Amino acid sequence: MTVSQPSAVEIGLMSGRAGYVLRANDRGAFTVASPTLYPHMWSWDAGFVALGIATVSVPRALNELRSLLSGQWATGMIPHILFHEPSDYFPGPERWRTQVAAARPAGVLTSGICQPPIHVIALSRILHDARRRGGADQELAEEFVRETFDQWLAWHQYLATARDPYSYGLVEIHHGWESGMDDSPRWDSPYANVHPQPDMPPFVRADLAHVADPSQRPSDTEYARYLWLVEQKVRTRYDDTAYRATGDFVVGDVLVSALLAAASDLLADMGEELGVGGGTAGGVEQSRAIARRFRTGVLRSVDPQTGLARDLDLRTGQWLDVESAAGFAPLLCGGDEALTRRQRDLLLGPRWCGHSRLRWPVMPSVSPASPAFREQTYWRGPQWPVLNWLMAWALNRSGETEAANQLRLAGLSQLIDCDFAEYYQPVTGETLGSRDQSWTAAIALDFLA
Ligand code: 2M8
Repeated sequence: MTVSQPSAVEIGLMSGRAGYVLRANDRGAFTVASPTLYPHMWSWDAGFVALGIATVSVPRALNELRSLLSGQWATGMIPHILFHEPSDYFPGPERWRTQVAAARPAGVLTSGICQPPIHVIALSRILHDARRRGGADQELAEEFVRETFDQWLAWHQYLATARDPYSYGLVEIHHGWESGMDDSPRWDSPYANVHPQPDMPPFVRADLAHVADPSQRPSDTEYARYLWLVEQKVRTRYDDTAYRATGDFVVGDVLVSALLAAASDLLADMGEELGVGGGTAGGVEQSRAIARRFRTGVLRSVDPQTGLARDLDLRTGQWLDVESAAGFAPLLCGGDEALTRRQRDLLLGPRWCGHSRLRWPVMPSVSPASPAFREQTYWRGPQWPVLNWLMAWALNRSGETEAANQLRLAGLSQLIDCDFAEYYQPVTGETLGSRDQSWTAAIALDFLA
């Protein structure tokens, strides 16, 4: 399906409405992920949000990242949620009980797990744009990179050490929420070994009140497992080594690993350009080394038959063969040109964006040709605009500008109704989950810039 360029009127309407959504979700120093379903700051959402805001205001975008860094743990971990204000979101701070953790930050309540390291990718894009504009924006962005370089490096080092203690080159996650793709079929097999125990405190879900149909969200069985893993993290005091010894879910995540590799290279590039990270600690070199290790780990995970990267269940030693968007991790971190071309063709071909049943030819979270595909269930098949953005970004970065532009235009067509939904039914095009989702509005702004 060929998709045409949106008209000038459509562009004007969309950017106006996207800007309005981000402003409405702005709570001063941070942006809520969505107005009602997610009334806090989420880590990887904040990265996307920052790059969207930067198209309008570089200072406000940098503040978003500064605010996120205020929640950084002493280990270097950037937590997946910062709870700035009380709300009915569940699980809230009283369930996470991070006061048991020695490394938690002072003065801000957070969750105790993390999310994909998209932030430095966003920061480098913000810096690039700020430089193009020059003047005060450029000065501010460069100063921000100098100021925060060590914090980003500490974040990446945390993932590279505490989450890859045996140097496999794959970042270990301890909860499906850490992947950002909560109920993806990637995790079905490891979650089958997660067994909530009777002494888990009871809970009432709050999320279902915010969606039209519960089948758009994870099931109750899945939720009980999610909560049990939170409990296991609390009981091991958020100590990664202690959790690894006893926790039910320990998986090497290829997408997180690829983002870490890509982000580490970008951090090293920024460090070199601005003359930071070159001191005795050798921050630039450390970043390059992290990038190399995780790029190698991702490439090693590729199944030669399918051409897709695979997660590794570190409890059972099994590769997880699922046709999910994470299979395109090598496109994000690069390192093998032949594989990049193969993945580009696969991505645009009939098992993925070119599948005949898709309303819009944009990245689905699971291949519609896979038996695991579910049309309207969360990360089991629906299209998430941020995933499409990531693929377009990756294609651009590897010089595949035509393919990248195809995804960008199709992504914009999908968003033309200006609902900025959390995710989209891939066959009918219907909007699903939350509306006015910040990261969806943000990537629209970036696509339009
Ligand atoms: C979703 O995850 C949260 C838990 O972190 C939830 O379902 O309550 C995911 O889509 C995640 O990737 C995203 O960051 C978050 C906020 O948008 O919502």
